[in-house]
Amino acid sequence: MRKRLAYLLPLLLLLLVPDCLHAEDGYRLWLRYDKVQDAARLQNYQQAIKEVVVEGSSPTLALVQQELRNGLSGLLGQQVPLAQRPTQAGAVVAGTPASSALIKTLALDDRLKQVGKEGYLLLSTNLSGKPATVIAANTEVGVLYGTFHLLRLLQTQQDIRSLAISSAPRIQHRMLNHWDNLDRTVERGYAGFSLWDWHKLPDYIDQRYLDYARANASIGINGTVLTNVNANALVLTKPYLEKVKALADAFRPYGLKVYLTARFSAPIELGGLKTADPLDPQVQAWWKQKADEIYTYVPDFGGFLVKANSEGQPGPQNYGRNHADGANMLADAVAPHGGIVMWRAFVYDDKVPDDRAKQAYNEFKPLDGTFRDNVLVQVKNGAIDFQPREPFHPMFGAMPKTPLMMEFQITQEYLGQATNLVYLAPLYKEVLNADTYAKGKGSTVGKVIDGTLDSHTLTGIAGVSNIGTDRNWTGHQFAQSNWYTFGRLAWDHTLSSEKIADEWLRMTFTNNSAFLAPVQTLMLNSHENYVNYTTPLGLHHLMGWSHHYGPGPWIKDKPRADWTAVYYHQADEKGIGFDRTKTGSNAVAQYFPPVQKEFGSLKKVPEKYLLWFHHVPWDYKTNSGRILWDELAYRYSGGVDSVRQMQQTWDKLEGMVDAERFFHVKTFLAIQEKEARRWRDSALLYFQTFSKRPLPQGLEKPAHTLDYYMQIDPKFVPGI
Ligand code: BDP
Repeated sequence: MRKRLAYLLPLLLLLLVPDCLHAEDGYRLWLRYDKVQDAARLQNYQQAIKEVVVEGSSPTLALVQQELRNGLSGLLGQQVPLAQRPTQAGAVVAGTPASSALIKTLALDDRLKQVGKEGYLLLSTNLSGKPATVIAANTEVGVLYGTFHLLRLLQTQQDIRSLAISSAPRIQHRMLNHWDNLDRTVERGYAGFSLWDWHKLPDYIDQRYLDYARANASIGINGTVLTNVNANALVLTKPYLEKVKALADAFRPYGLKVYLTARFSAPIELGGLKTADPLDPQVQAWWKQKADEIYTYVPDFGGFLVKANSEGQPGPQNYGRNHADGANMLADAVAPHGGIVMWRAFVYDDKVPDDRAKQAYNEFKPLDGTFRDNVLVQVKNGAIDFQPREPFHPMFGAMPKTPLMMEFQITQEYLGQATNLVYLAPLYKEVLNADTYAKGKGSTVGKVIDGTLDSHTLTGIAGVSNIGTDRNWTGHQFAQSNWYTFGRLAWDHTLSSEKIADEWLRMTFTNNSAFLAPVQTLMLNSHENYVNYTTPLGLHHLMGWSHHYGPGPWIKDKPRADWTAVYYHQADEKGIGFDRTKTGSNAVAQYFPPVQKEFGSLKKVPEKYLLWFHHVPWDYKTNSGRILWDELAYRYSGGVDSVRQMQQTWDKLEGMVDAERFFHVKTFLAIQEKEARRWRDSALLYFQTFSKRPLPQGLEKPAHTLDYYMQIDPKFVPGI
């Protein structure tokens, strides 16, 4: 007995420590459910919520019940009991008309029709004459999404007394893409190893799989591609399919479907065929049989994601066929089971002597209208490759007969990887709000991908995951916000960056406005800051060789020109920038005329894209009135200053959040400042060899020589 007490003592002590001093490692993400601090709000909530009623039983309804009970009990600081039916004013009643007789009595059919398969209603109403809060949906997963919404309202201290909310996702397939290898390394992953412990699967179901699925459900993510786009055919073999099944079974109650990447040459590697030609009947039969087999393990398998004829991956072009031939063959194999194919448009070929930015459009646009109904073409946000800033991809709007799916990168391959605080909502929003002019003004990228512009019902959006085995999931505490943001925008791309940051901060840290206001500003500026100290004014692809960490504007003479930096910045004694106008590669011609006119004109191009589209003389007058060289120097220097500003802001907040996460972020900001200086000094010293101009007066001088920076060669950078 005494022994047992001794065990309990530290636990009891922990309960007595004030909340903000608890060790907090970030594992709980935005789902912390600590007691509401504002006394008036707390009292309101305690009055409005007395018990939880979830009729019916199923794995998903059990999750709803558990989430409501745990979440509400935590937030209200008192046990919220379960009840069979409302026993008093203040029941939270959750269910579908099919699962719950109570919900059925509310006769919500008309309103439920509006929210579709995954949407939900949150209503303050009366049940059996007693005030109640209702979460109603057509499906159980819809109820789960509504549950997280209600909890979010409390977490962010909103009024819940007269709720009349209806919410439905604007995009159908909201997917994470894991670039996870079967050996558990993660390509471009900076948060440890892959969550999928293939070796112990299918027998051992790590609690983390469930926590992962729950976090995704809380933001409406409904699909996960488990494996790297640079695919290994092994995952399609029986032993691995058994493991995939175990994961799919674990994820199913959370509404999370499993997808796999398909290696195009699998019929040769696994099937012993001589070819993987998509028009070969034997190859088609092999894929059909493989798809049938997969569905015996995972009856609701989502389908395939494919990287083909890109960066050395096999594909239909190896056999003289085109992308549609390849995609359609796989689409036919999964169609009988309701599966889809996501065929990536990230293709470029070093044998094609054309601007890399033009190649995807050139290859895909002629194929518009030739894809099967269950194919989505997955297009990166920009035409090069997830650079810190890119103008939107010209394919958006250009293929009206084909559903195009957005591919964003959540993992910060080119954005400081795990150590830089960069909030990505402004980057995503810049792309989603961009106007393609495909059908006149207002034809935004958002409307292309949500299907409204061209009346597509099959729609999708993917984010390349930043999740790994690190305790805080994403490496940097603030990188959690990018996972969160992706999910929230996938559900509703009209949400603002401000709103998402505010929600995330309140849930992840605190509702204290003295913390919220400065940190929200810090987050909102962080992307522009990063662009400034790495690739200002439309520069791109200046990063370190292969691992892509840190600066490498001097990278040249590599196996492919379009893998170097000099290919993109084109700096010479006259100026800098890639001429993509008529006098250069004419990539601007791929945009619709109003966009072409804007980007193609040196006068009209937004300055943030200046050097993306134009080769500009060093003494060109920029908007600030400074010549280009000076402006570049100011931008790089300003970027460093802004990181120092971030540090100062953060330092003042000590004590407002738990010490563990406070110091974690503080230390990472110090790394960021150091890296920002290295970027600034490297880039300016290097470009100065062309501009041959002095740094403007008053700017901080580089600490070392160009040679010094060029020698820096970090080894074993993660994520390669
Ligand atoms: C690049 C990455 C590479 C990926 C490739 C892709 O550096 O690791 O395989 O994109 O998206 O950004 O296929």
